[in-house]
Amino acid sequence: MFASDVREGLSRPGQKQLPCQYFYDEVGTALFEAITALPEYGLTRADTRLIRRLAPTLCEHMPAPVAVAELGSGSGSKTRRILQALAGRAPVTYYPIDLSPSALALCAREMSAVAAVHPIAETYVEGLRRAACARRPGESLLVLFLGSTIGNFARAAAEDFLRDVRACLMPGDALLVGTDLIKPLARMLLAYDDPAGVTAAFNRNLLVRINRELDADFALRSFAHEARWDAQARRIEMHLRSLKAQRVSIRAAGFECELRKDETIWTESCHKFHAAEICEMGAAAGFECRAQWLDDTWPFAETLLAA
Ligand code: AVI
Repeated sequence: MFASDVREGLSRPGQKQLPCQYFYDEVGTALFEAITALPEYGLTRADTRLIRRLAPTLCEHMPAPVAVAELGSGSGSKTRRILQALAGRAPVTYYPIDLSPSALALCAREMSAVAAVHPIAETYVEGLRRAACARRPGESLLVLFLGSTIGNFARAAAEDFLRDVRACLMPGDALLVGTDLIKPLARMLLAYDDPAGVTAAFNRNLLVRINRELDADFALRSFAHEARWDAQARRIEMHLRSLKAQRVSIRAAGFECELRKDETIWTESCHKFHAAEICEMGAAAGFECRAQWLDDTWPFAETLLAA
């Protein structure tokens, strides 16, 4: 899969592209954790602040008993708040859904004191289908999709994804989705091009991974990290710019890639939203916007979409 995705993305006739899910090898995951601690990257802190604020009110929105399914199980600190708030009323079942067995194992260790944990090693939608089938009769399902991961989908894919999630749910269920909002341009650019170079290292690590896992010879110093704002698409794009004309062999994928000087490889899209837009997207997918919480210091929204 990795080899064929890399081959497909780098042999495109126009803009070369690599899928952003491959950022997250062990080093990439550690670099992302470091990004979340950067003063310039307020997204994760805003998400955490909002979860702290809204968790105590969730019981008002979700009838007991509740099962929680989380898409991408993360490090768990945000989820713990939610599980604790719901478990104060009645025992909670928690289905973390992730492709990474190590993330699931960590999550199960962290959460087992608060909820009955049933990890599901699956893609988001397939995992959610399984969680929805596994819940007990009468249990409502709260789906968590935090951290603005939905912003890494193309807009049309995000809309399709919301429809797929809705199709797994029944009346009484809900989706809590975190989304980063549009803010002044300089602030958005700095969040993806920090002065310490952590985001640049995160971006370049994708080439390190290709070198290691696919026996390639990307010369890292010949690529510059670039963050750009596409105003029409309302997204930050991350690219790797080739600093010279070069040819790279990716032996395990069986091909060579030619890059012109200043040609870029597009590695990630981070879409930014207007708060009202999330409710509109939810409505188009068959949800009703039940509540929305906004952060005061870093524009970010947590939206509860009821099925
Ligand atoms: C995981 N995702 C929500 C992050 C984002 O902001 O889009 C990934 C990231 N890329 C660079 N910095 C952080």
